[in-house]
Amino acid sequence: MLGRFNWDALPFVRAWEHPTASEIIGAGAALMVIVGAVVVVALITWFGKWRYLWSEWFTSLDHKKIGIMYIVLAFVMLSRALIEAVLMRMQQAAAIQDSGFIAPDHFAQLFSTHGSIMIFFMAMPFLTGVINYVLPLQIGARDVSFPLLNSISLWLTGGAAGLMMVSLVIGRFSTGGWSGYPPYTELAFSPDVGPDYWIWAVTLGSLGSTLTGLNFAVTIYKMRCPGMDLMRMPLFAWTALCTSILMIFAMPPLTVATALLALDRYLGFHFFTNDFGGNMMNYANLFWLFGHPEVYILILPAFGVYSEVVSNFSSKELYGYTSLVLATMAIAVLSFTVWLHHFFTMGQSANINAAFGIATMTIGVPTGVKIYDWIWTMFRGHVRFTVPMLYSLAFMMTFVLGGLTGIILAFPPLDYLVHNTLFLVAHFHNMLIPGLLYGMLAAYHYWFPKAFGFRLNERWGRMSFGCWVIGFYLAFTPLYVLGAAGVARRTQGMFDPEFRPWLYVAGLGALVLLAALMSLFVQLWVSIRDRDANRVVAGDPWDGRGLEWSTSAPPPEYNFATIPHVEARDPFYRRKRSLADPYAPAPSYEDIELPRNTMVGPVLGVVGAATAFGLVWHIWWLAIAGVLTIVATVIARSFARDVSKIIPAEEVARTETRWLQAVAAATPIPREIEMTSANQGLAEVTG
Ligand SMILES: [Cu+2]
Repeated sequence: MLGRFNWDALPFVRAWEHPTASEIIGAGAALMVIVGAVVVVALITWFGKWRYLWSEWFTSLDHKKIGIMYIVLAFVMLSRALIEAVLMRMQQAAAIQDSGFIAPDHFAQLFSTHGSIMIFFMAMPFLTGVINYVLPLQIGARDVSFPLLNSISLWLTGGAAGLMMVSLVIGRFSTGGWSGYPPYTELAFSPDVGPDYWIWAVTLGSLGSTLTGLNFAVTIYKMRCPGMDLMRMPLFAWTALCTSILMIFAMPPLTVATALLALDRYLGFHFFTNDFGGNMMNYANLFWLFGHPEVYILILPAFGVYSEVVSNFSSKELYGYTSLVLATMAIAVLSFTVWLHHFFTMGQSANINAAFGIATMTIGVPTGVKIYDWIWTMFRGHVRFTVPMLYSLAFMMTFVLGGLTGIILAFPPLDYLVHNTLFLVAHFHNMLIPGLLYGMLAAYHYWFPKAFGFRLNERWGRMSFGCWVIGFYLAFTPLYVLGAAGVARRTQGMFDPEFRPWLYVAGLGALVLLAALMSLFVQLWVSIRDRDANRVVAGDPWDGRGLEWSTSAPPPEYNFATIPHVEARDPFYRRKRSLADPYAPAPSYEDIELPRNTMVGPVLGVVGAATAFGLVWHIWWLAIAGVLTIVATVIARSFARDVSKIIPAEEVARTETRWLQAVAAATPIPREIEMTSANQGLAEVTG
């Protein structure tokens, strides 16, 4: 009935039987998940918000709401994975010639969940959420091409994230790292449920991402408003396109890899075993055929954000638009040609290593082009150091450093020296923190007023920014040193007392990063508290350039009352400067058809996670029931006919009139005071 479950699977029982620090921490984490879930459910019930959440958010097919839900998920998971990082650093600082307070097996679970969560359930949801929110607005569309598929992708990702949370409370997680290399993750060496949790969480998440990639790519190809030809798209839309294409081609190898590993573990196949014809190199090739493009799936959207932010806050057209587009495409193509640099040391010939080493270094060229273009965009511009702009500047400096260490690693002989050391850990955090996290945080600060109609608190924003940057350097510079000194990654205990100062600094850095996250939450709270003073309903707080700034804040459900026509790049910026009244109302409005809410997404997500849970624990009745429910839901949905709703023209006219009145009542503000509460979302038009 309960499959492989026994009482020892509960961390509370384990902590009771062996009350070591490590087990107590594990039980504490499980308790936090349970208490957190109970508090959330209780609060929602107390305030009577279940119906509201269900009908306005969970079942919504509105790309804006789906985007926001993705970002909420990303923040929740970021909190957990960052706390895990802090724990690991504390353990290492405490464990010099000592066992520290976390057992080796527990430590291995920490780095496995930290990596898996940061990549699949923080980074991917964050960028998917931002693209979801911004892209349709930027290309003048009412929604994505497949709104239902969008909801399904969200809920598959959410279900997978839920599975990660459940793994804290019931059973253990994998100890095989975020890449889950067999043969270690095969049944022979990891008979526990851990690798199964990893397999199914990653599979659900990667299915969601594949569908998302298809959805965004089709949206960009088919839904652009009249006049928006490809070379007029904002750069963020371009990076979204390249990211989606990467998702379409890079996620399936991962799904295949996890599926084959599942066949090995569940049905005794031998794809990746040590004997009976298995070969784990097939796994390494499949995984990194996904894994390296994945790096650019994560980084390209941030490049798009920086392009928008730098151009906007320099009040200048993007320098070298065409070269930025070409560089983006070049990076996307090259990202598929370098995967082998992840296993230079695994015994292929020197010629093969050399070829992949050279291919890897080549990626530095288009990236350099981009940095160059952004610097020239700022040159002689009216640069304002807003929070998103600060993130962009910190990115440029930090990312170049990471790029240099990447070139070092791209030399196979040098890679032989530092592979699988903390040097590598320092390198990829050096790429992903500025190249993903700073980008997404810049996007969060930049588009937040659009999404919610009020600005985020500037002071707390700067504080948080400072902590993210200082914390990064404190936490990761020591790892370069330690890595060069030969300290292996994923090490739970240290031996050489000379490492101590470096480990202390890194531990301090981790705490500063935690403070950065905390100040983001304080900022959100303060901003919500002071929202009335910081409203920007008119919708254009930063003298925006793209179509997304030409609507109210927040935009109405239908985005645009009439689909815009575009004549050039930066359409809204030009319109403000060429027309007598960029806010002139349309002569007449028409009925607008939008997709109706549906419970298909939440049902598939929850049932998908339950099915996965059944598979993890070998609870076969649950897995079978889950699969049958999924099939039944899909069939039932195919019979649904009443899938759209109409927003009548009168209602559109009413909404638009109300907004235009707010615009008329707002005072246009010059750029110098755009960060003050004088900003009501109407930018003064100059030059
Ligand atoms: Cu790579």
